Amino acid sequence: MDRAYYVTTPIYYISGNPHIGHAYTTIVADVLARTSRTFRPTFFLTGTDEHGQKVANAAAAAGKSPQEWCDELVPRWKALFAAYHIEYDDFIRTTETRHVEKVQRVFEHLRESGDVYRGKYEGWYCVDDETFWLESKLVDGRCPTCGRAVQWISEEDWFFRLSAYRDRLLEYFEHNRDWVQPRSVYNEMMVFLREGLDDLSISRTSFDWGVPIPGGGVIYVWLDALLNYITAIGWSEDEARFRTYWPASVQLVGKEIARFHTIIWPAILWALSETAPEVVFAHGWITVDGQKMSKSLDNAVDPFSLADRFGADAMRYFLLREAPLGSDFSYSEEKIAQRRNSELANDLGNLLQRTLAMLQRYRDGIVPGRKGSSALGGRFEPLPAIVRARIFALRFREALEGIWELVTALNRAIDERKPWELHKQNRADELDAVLYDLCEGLRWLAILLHPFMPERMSEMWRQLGTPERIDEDWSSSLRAWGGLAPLTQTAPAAPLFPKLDTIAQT
Ligand code: ME8
Repeated sequence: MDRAYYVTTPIYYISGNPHIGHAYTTIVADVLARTSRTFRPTFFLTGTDEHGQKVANAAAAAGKSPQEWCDELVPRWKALFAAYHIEYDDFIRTTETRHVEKVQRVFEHLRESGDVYRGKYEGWYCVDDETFWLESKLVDGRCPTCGRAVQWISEEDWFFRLSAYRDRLLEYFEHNRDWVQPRSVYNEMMVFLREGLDDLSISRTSFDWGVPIPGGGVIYVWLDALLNYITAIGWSEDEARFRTYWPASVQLVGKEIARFHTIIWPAILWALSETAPEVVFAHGWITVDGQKMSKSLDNAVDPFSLADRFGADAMRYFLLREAPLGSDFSYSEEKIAQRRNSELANDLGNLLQRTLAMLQRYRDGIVPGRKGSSALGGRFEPLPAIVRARIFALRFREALEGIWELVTALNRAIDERKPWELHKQNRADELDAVLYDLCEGLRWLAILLHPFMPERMSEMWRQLGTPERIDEDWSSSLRAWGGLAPLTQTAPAAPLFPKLDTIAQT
């Protein structure tokens, strides 16, 4: 049995409504989890980051208590993930007792181990990013990440001895060159490390929306938030469960929070005598006019209306096909519509429709037997292993490109073998062979694309009439070309991806 696979997303601040950027990371995690679940124990964690000044300010502006505000917003995040067919195993909220208690335990632990000490913090703070900044890092006196005004704070705080971990971090980075991906982010983090590390203030005293520290103050929201990855899987509570999943196989983050996850996070884990995650992947941004899409810049796109207009699965496809995971890409409705119409409606949807229509016309909708070997089968049998390897290397775009070679080959088989002529000429065996290959190819596509487009591929599966489960282990369902049983009764139905102008009218 393979070791369990554990994938996480950042936990999102609920200072406002979610946007498509939040759906993006969570969809990536869902594709990984769905692929992994077919053959090994898998755990996929997401959730919400509810403490801190940013959320407290948002609640105050809405005239609510922070807890009331969070309780009202969480269902919107859950609805977003449901709308995008995301199946997480757990959704953690940092205000839950199961988390708060363990955060306090961590603090005690760090105090006992001597990793924290009392000191005075004086410096700049960006509320929007919940980040302390050295004066030298500010850009024109503003936050270097979001460009907003920073606040001067002066507090008696607890500090974490981050500087004490610098040598170990450098050594770890040097010996594990793939632990932070992509390489550009790894290099950037090495620059930070080489510049030197300051100790980190891990408490706040000027407001109280956070995990309380005995003796006063609350825990700095980033320490509280990072710990979600271990509190959710039972750290200090359920040893067996915790050891099953930790260290995480891959932690997905946007590149703006790579520093927290690749420098502060491993140091905290080491202070707790735990290991660092196997991989942190810092993905690129969805941009609008060259700028990161974000709530605070007021250029965010409502993910619910996108799912309504383009279809949640088409959006999932677009987000993973448009750019390599590590790159930024610009948001454009034309590009979404274009990919949906050409790749999903024409290449894939029409392929299903034409195949099932021909099968209906020539064979009463029943999958024929096939005599002899298949050139298509010979060519595509290695595909599942290739696709799986690319998915777990987080090369989703290349995984989809590989799958599309099969889509293209099936369309070409129709154009070249012309089943309608084989029918006219009574070449029954040849017609059977083409029709069988088309149906078998579609079955492979439904299985391979299921992690990317779970709802639409389940519908394709239904139309193909296949009795087994779509999410069976590929090493059995896609072991060899020819798994589709002859005599299967297909069930053609409405197009998988109706052309967009048709949608607009409905
Ligand atoms: O940073 N493009 O939460 P957050 C791509 N609570 N992804 C985007 C994006 C965009 N334009 N905008 C947001 C926080 N994201 C902290 C995290 S983790 C212990 C604490 C995604 O609500 C991306 O994954 O600001 C980014 O890292 C995350 O949302 C930030 O969400």
